[in-house]
Amino acid sequence: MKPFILHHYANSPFSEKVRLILGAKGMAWHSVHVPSVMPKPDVLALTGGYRRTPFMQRGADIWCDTSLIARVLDRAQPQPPLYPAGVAGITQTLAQWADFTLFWAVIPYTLQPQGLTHVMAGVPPEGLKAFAADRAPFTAGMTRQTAADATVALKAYLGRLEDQLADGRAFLCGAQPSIADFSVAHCLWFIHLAPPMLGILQPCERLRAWYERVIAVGHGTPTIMKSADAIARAASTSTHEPVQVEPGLGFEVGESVTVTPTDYGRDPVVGVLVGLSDDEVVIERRDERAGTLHVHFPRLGFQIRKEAKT
Ligand SMILES: N[C@@H](CCC(=O)N[C@@H](CS)C(=O)NCC(=O)O)C(=O)O
Repeated sequence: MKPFILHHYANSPFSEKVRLILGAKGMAWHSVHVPSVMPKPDVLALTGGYRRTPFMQRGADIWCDTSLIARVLDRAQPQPPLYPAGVAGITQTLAQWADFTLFWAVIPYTLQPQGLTHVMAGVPPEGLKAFAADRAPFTAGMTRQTAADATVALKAYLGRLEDQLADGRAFLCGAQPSIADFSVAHCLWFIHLAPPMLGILQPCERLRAWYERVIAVGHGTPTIMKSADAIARAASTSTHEPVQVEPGLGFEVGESVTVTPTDYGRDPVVGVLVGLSDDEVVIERRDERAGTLHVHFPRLGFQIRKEAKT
C-alpha cells in the first residue's frame, strides 16, 4: 500500500492534529507543503475548491477535514486505536467540541498582539495584511470572539480539562490516547507557538504534563514531496477506493451535487455523487492536470445540495 500524502503547512493546528496521529500510529507518509493563504492552485486542482488545511491524498482519492482523515488513518492502521472500545462515543464528542469550541477560543486568545508577533515571526507587514485580508471572508458570518471573551472562555475550558485528569488518568478518556487527545492537543500546540500567551496554562499542572505526553508521540516518518508530484501521482492513478451510494439518504448515484462545509471556509465543491453513507460523502470530478478524482468529505458538518439543472 502506497503511503498517504498529507497536504499541510507548519503553523496549521489541524495539520498538527494529523501529524500527531501519524506519529501515534508510527506511520510513514509523504509531506506536501501548501500555502497558508489563497491563491492555492495546486490545492484546488486536487480538491476542486475546498481550500482548508490539511487534506490527505492517496493516488486519485482525496480526503478533506481531519475528522474524516482520522477515521481513514485508523482504518489503515488500527493500532493503537483512535476510538478505543468503551469510550468511542465520548471521545468523538469531546474531539468535536475541541475542534470547534476550544479552537475558536484559542485562535483569538493567541492572536492578541503580544502573541501574533510570535506566531507570525519574520512575516513582513504586507504579509500580515494579506493574512488578515484572506481570513476575513474565510470566517465571514461567524461571530469572532473578542480577546476578553476568548480569555475567559479558554480559562474555563482549560479548567474543565484539568478536572478531567484529576483521577490521575494518563489521557483524557482513559489510559490510552484517543482522538480527543489529538483534538485538544492541536489547540494547545497553537498557544505554544506564542510563548508569552502560555501563562494561561500555568495553573493546569496535570494538563501541562498531559500535553507533554501527547506531543511526545511525534510525527511518524515524513518524506518531502512536491505538489506537482502529488498531482502527477493522482493523474497516473486510474483506480479509486471502493464506494457506494446507500439508499434512503436523499440522493442518487450519478447526481450532480455540491458539497460545502457548514461552518466556515464555505467554498462549494461540484461533482458527481459516487459515494454516500451516514459517515461520508464522495464526489467524482475531473481536473485538467490531476485527472479523475474522488473527493471524500465527512457527512457531518457538510451540506449536500443537488446542482440546479440548466
Ligand atoms: N474542520 C476542519 C478545520 C480545518 C481548518 O480550519 N484549518 C485551517 C488551518 S489550521 C484552515 O483551513 N485555514 C485556512 C487555510 O489554510 O486556507 C478540519 O478538521 O480539517
